[in-house]
Amino acid sequence: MGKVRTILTVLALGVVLTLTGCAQTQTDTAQTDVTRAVAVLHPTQGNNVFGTVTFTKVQNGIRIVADVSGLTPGMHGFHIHQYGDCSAPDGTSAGGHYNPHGVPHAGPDDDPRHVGDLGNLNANQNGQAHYERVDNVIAFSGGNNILGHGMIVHAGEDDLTSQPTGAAGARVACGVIGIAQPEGGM
Ligand SMILES: [Cu+2]
Repeated sequence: MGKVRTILTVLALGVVLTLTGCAQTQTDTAQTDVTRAVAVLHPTQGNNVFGTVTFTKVQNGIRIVADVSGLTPGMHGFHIHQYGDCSAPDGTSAGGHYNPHGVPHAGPDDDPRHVGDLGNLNANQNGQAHYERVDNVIAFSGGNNILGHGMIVHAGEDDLTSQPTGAAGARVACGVIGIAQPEGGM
């Protein structure tokens, strides 16, 4: 009986180890294969700001394209925040700026900057903003991985200087950056 139990235990352990090994391999593959990500923006309470942000791997970085509507005309801080959590009505659950290296807040072309420092959206008289930029800091893996983090649009302008947030005010839209189907895959 004791021998049978030992054999069963060894078999069970083998199954567990095999399953763990598979899961680990799949996770690693999925991470390195990501070429495109997306965040769908929903308004925070009392706002009507909607939009989509896509992140596509290109030769010299990641191309960010955002189209956002329902804004007041002018500049609006546009950042990746620490948490992919839009559950709070005012978006504060997304935490502060995504800043894995603990450096000061700055503009998207500055070095250093928060990984999440993407500058501003510029909305026209109809409240629509189009943003396009190839960024060399954000990534889909490693220490600057943006996947699973939050995407926030603010009520006011990011002055790119004030610490730690650019004094951009309340959060008017929130989204979560998720893995998207590769381009041409749909
Ligand atoms: Cu922000």
